[in-house]
Amino acid sequence: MKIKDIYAREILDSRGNPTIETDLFLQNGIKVRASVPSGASTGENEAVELRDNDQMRYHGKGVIKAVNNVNTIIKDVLVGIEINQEKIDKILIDLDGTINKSKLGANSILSVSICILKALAKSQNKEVHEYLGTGALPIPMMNIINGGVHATSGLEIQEFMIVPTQNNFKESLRCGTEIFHSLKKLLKKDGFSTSVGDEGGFAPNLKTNEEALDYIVDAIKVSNYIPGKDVFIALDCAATEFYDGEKYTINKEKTTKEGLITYYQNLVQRYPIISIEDAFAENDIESIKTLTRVLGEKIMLVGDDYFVTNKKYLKLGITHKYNNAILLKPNQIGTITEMLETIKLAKENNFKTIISHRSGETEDPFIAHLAVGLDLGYIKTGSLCRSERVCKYNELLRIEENNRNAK
Ligand code: 2PG
Ligand code: MG
Repeated sequence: MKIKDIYAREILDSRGNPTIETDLFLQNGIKVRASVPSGASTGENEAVELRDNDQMRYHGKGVIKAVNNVNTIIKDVLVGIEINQEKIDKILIDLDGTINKSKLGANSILSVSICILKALAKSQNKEVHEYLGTGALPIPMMNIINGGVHATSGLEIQEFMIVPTQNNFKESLRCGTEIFHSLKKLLKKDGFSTSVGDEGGFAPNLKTNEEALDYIVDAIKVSNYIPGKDVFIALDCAATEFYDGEKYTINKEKTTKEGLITYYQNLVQRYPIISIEDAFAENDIESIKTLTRVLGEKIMLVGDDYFVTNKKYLKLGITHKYNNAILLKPNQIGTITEMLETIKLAKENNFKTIISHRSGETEDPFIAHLAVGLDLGYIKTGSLCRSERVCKYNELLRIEENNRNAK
């Protein structure tokens, strides 16, 4: 089926910043829509998010240029063309012509690439997850305490997540949500703020990362779940943000690379931690190699800024043996085809895969479909409040129901 029209507009993301939304129409009357999220703790090698930098509009964060690129350059080439993911993604990549999609913007390109996937599914009268395959429901990693650049809690570690492993997604969601509400009560009782950060986790002004972990363990227990059995803990350190090029700042004190390795070893001994993401700064390869040697058999070490969903960087991790899992964010790479290539490489090399939201999100639950359809195993999509986070969880409930009924 051929493309009839494409139309992009500027909408707002969950942080109140502009982002792009694209509508795509097929000649047979099918219409699909996709929007693109935006990160705060971005990796150096991510594909470029094109912003206007016009200080007179949205403090420079407008995306009119990206919108216009879709409505003119991209539309002109794609109208009348048969939908095919690989072919159209290749056209988009060639049209841009840069290695990091800086000409047209990864935001404009991805909005069209996602539309193609949705249009392909809809043409077969399928949901995106059904069109992609028949995977299992993912294990959720729920970010219930926010630190780093996502909040003003003062905690260096960006994300403190709970990982409920109940028998099905519906029960995992219930478990995580009960813990979230227990945590709120515990924090409130002790006089801490219960307002939330960018990803919907609490942002209490705690003194140390351990204090945050202690609250989480208590919240799990008072909710009648067993830490280390029913529920585990995952961290996203986003360590580039607390690295000065030589030392890391942890619990407000400078520490060496070796010091941080020991710190993580102790944390893993003390708490039921099953996963640490971006444990070191993205260019600190030696430290992550050492940590992978020391903890890689025991827990997941996830590369986010290290790999930026790009098979080129994942290959380095595979060859030089650092990290054993990869975070997948479609807008880090810019097309569905390239993301699928990265996933293939990860799976072939037994790297665990986690589909992820961005800290600036939209109400599009698209990644829930990727999690199931591509059988990725894990999803990281924030806390148990704020609709741009919860909409992904709610979509997973519907998918689980749908899959159960299909059996
Ligand atoms: C991360 C993400 C998502 P951001 O670091 O993993 O949680 O944050 O979108 O700000 O890069
Ligand atoms: Mg991260």
